[in-house]
Amino acid sequence: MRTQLCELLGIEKPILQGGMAWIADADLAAAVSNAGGLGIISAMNLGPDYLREQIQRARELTDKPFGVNIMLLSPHADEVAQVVIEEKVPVLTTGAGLPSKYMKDWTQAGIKVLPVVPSVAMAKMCQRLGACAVIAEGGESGGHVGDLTTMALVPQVVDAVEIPVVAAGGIADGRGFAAALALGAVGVQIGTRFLVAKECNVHENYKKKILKAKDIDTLVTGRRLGHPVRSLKTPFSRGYAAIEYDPKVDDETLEAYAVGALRLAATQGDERKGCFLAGQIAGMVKKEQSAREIVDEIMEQAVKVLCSMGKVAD
Ligand code: TUI
Repeated sequence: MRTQLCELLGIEKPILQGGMAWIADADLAAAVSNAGGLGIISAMNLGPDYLREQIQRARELTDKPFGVNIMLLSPHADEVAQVVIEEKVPVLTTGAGLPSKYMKDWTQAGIKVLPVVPSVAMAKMCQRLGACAVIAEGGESGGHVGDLTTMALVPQVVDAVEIPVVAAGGIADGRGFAAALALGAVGVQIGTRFLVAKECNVHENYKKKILKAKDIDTLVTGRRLGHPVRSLKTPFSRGYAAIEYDPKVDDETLEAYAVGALRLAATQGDERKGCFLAGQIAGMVKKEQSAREIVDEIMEQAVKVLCSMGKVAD
C-alpha cells in the first residue's frame, strides 16, 4: 500500500520510525529503512561527531533513504543542524520545539523537513516555514508530549494545512495505521513498537519493561518545568511525580532529579534511577521481532482492516 508519503520520501511503506532519544541509532534506522519504511537516527543529546559516525554507519548498512531527528532542546542542536546539511541527509524530523531558525538553511540544502507538532497553530507555522509535511503527535506517545490526543489532533491538523500529515502517538499495529489513514494522515510514525525490535540496541531491561507493560503503566511528569514527558511507572517516575508539586522542592532540585535519567534507562537499564520513555500503546507490544517483521505485520493487518471496512461501507 503506497501513499503520498512514499513518493515524498522515496520509501515503499508509509511508516516512519520515531527518532527516540538515546535509543534510535544507525542499526535500528537502517533495519527499518531496509524493511521499506523510513528509519530515523536520533542525534541524541550528543555532539556532531556522534551523528556523523552514525550517518556513515547507516550508509554502510542500507542504500535506502533514512532520516535524522534533532531534539531541539539539545545543547548541541546548532551544531547537529549543520552536520545534516554537510552530510546531505535527505530527511529530517524535529521534536520538542519549533525549528524556525534552521528551516531556511535546511530547505535551501534540499533537505525534506518533517517537524513534530502538538497543535494546529504549530502545524501552520511549520507549513509557512517550508516543512514538506508535519508529524501530528498526540499525547499518547512516549517522551515529550503535547496536550491533545492523536484522535483529536490529526484531523484538525489535516484540515488546517495543505502539506501531508503523518500521525503519531498511540499507533503500533495495522488497526492504528488504518485509523490514521481514516483521520486523513498519509502515514504513521511509530516509536514504542520499534523499541523492542531485534535490531534496537537499547538495554535489555528496557525491552523487558515494554513487553511487560499494561495499558495503564505510563504516566506524564515534568509539566511543572514545561517539558512534560510520558514514561513507564517506575521508582524514578513515581518519585518525580511525588515531589513535582511539592512547594518545598524548588525547580533546580526537580531538574537535577531528572538529569541523565533517559540515558541511564537506555544504556544501563537502571531500574531505579532510569526514565523509561514509552507510549500508552506499550501494553499492546508483546513480542520482540525484527524491524522487517514489524513493518510487514503492520502493513498486512492494515490492508485487511481497510478491506473489511470497505465491506462495512457497502
Ligand atoms: O520530542 C519528542 N519526544 C521526545 S524529546 C525527548 S528528550 C527530552 N529531554 C528533556 C526534556 C524533554 C524531552 C524525549 N522524547 N516528540 C516530539 C514532540 N514535539 N512532541 C511534542 C513536541 C513539541 C512540543 C512543543 C513540538 C513543538 C513544541 O513547541 C512548543 C515550544 O514552545 O517550543
